[in-house]
Amino acid sequence: MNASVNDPRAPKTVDAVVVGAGFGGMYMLHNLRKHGFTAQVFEAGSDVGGTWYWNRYPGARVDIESMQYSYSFSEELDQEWEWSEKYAPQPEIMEYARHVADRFDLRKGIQFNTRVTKAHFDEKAKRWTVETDQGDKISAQFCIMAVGCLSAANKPPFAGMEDFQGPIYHTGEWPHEGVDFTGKRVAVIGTGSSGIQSIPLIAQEADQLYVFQRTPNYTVPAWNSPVDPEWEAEVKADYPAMRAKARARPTGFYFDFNTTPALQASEEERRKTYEEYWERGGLPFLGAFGDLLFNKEANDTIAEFAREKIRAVVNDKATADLLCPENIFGCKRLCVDTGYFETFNRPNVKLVDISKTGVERITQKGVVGNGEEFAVDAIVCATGFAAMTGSFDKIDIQGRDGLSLKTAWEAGPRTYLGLATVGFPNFFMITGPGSPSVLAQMIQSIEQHADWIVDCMAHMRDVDAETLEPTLEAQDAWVDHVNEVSKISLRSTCSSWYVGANIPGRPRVFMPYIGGFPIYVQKCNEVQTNGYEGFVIEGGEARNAEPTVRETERWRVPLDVDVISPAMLASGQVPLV
Ligand code: N01
Repeated sequence: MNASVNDPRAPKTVDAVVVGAGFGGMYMLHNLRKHGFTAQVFEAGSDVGGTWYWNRYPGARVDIESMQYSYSFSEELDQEWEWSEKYAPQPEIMEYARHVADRFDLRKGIQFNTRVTKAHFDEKAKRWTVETDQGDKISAQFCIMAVGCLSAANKPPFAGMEDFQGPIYHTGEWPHEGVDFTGKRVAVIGTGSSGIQSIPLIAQEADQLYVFQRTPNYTVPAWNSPVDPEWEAEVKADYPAMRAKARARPTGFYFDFNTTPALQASEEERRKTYEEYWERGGLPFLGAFGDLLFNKEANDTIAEFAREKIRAVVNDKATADLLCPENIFGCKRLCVDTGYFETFNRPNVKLVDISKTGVERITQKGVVGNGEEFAVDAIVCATGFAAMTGSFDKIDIQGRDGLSLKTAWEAGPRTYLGLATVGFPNFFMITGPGSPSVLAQMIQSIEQHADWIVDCMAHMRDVDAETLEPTLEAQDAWVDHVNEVSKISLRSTCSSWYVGANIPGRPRVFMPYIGGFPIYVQKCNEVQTNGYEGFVIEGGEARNAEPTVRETERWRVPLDVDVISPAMLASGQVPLV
């Protein structure tokens, strides 16, 4: 473990404090160092990895191809790292994160086992004072939040929880020593991605598994496999080309998709196409037609196809019916599974429909749902996260005039480009609300933000500026645009965590930017080129003068116009996964 910054030998003043040492915090630290900034990273966990450090539940794995879901900033790293599977499992992603930390010598800039509790902006000093649960107090010109979009576990306060005699786990806070369910009766509450990944494996171990389902979910088989050496060689022969293709896609990752509208195809053609895309598996299934997330009638066709697949797998008709979602396909984040529906054919697995009652209560012995008590030895909450803003809420963040971020975002988060927010000078967010974040390949989103931020900081240093903060006008215009664009997608119509609807009492706002990664990157580039348009820069000379482009150079790539015309992008008529 690193020494606390309270250590008399450690500096108490840095250019930047970074909160979190997941993929965002790690790369931010690397970038800051590269450009000569001093930085201190605080991380609540005992190691790097963020999401992949905390989510160690059985079956946890990435659902974007690992050869794409990885850092792209170092060609050497890309060449030397070998993924074992198309979709790497959590332990391998952790191994990768550790490798990156060691290879780029990041650990000495990170203080582990330390949770940031407070970050207050001091108006006079024009600096942030950041405090931790380990008693650290550090002053920094910049405060950079790399806290992740899905990192604050949602633990619903089920009545009677404290009476339960056995352990209660949350998938997002899984014990490091693992959990052995052999010979146990287990309840899993929740059937989102975490539930859908863990249920098949828990079922193999447990004596009896009860799955408490409030809403059924769509999931597509991953068809995971070892990485094909030929494919790996092909990608590595020109990795930058693959990265460039990925960046030009709305999702920030590359896969073949079909831009034809679903309703233009005959029923027979449609079925053939769906079968073909189903065989490809995973999230690219949504790329079968171009209008699936924009036209309800088109979406009905893919939803019906997916329901047929469920009915073809699940033997018991009543169970199959309960597992068939009726809502819009891909409206909630699409799940990717290995043997999920097959699991319900096992004699030791029972689906408990709690759509009408919810979890009524927890007793000493088990879980009550749908009017019945199910006796279990352990409960797994796969109940998700307070998405996008949950980790901000946990920290006492105060900007100008003692304005708290929680208050500023009471009616929903408001940001300029998901990077910064009015009233909080020199405060940056990596993949904040209002940026593509969770709707794009997260590591691409992270790198683009960290590159933009470090260029912005370097510009401020160039012109000797003290603070930078968005204007209210620019922020309002961006928030309006984010809201406006969200309306073109069917996704804005569902009660999902994208809109904060998974947790009672949260404001209902579509939080990520759905206009597509390349359009967003273009906007960030323009803002930079125009001297940080929409920001007020105080102190220094020639403040909004044309800035030097440093790390952001690699994001100035042309759009993949062969596949996506700018007009299509502008209207949103492209598959967004
Ligand atoms: O969480 P979720 P998750 N009583 O919010 C139910 C990413 N991820 O952890 O739908 C009873 O999706 C809730 O029911 P309902 C990915 O982006 C990726 O599974 O609200 N049930 C739902 O079934 C994903 O989308 C991977 O009615 C309650 C479930 O719990 C995101 O993380 C793997 C309840 C929560 O589903 C979140 O996924 C895992 C209550 N009070 C996660 N509250 C990859 O594959 C909630 N539920 C890379």
